Amino acid sequence: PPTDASTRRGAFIVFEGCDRAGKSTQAAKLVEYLQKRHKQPSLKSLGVGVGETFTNNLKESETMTDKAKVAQLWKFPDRTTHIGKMIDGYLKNTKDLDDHVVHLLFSANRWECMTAIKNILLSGTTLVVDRYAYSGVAFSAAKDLDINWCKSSDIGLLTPDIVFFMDLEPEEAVKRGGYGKERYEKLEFQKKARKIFLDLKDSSWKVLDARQTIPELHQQIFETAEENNLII
Ligand code: T5A
Ligand code: NA
Repeated sequence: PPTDASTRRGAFIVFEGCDRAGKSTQAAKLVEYLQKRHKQPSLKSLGVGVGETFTNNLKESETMTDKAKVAQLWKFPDRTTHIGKMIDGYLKNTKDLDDHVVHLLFSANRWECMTAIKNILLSGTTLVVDRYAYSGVAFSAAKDLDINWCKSSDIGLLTPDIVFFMDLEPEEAVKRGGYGKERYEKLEFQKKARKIFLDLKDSSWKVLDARQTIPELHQQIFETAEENNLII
């Protein structure tokens, strides 16, 4: 595979885990790290022999677009789409839906983003995705839907390069400000989902002890991404 930054596709990095495990926190920190890290070497090489003023101008002119070209943060469910709004209503208990329907909506919410995700990765941008199909299977199967039926609607989605599974006992997760009022934020249900998650573990998974501090976890995450050649 090409390793040159100009031709290489972006990495597809997923965060998974039960509610309150710290996925959004770490996903955001990783994106920030990737964007900052990318900036440093290009500025250094451009600065050589050019002078202080020119380097400073370059720093100021760096736009959000440049950052978004390096790495982007995505999240599932994407509650902003039509399908996402139905999911949001369901999670907030304002709308009741059959379990099968909800499962298919979560899956469709991923499918509707697939072309965009593929194009972003092919353009060389790294995508850090907060929850993916593993959540889809774990939470639906925790309602006793057939696990193979649950897996089937996600067959054909792009496979992530790496999955960071933030593992936290739901008893510990409750202590983090407690669960809110959303439908799935119940201790017994989360315990069931965690068991199913761990059965879904494959060779792309890195299971992290999510009881560690935020900086400790961040360091493990970027080091693991580097070791796996996902960061250049
Ligand atoms: N779902 C999702 C399905 O059923 N099917 C699907 O296909 C998909 C994709 C909503 C629900 O949808 C279900 C799963 C969910 O039940 P969501 O919108 O991702 O999913 O849920 P959120 O409420 O946004 O996020 P979570 O509750 O999962 O939280 P996170 O992202 O794991 O945790 P985070 O980073 O927000 O942190 C939670 C709190 O802990 C603190 C943070 O500051 C924050 O207060 N914290 C730490 N404290 C101590 N030590 C650490 N290391 C900490 N890291 C974070
Ligand atoms: Na989150």
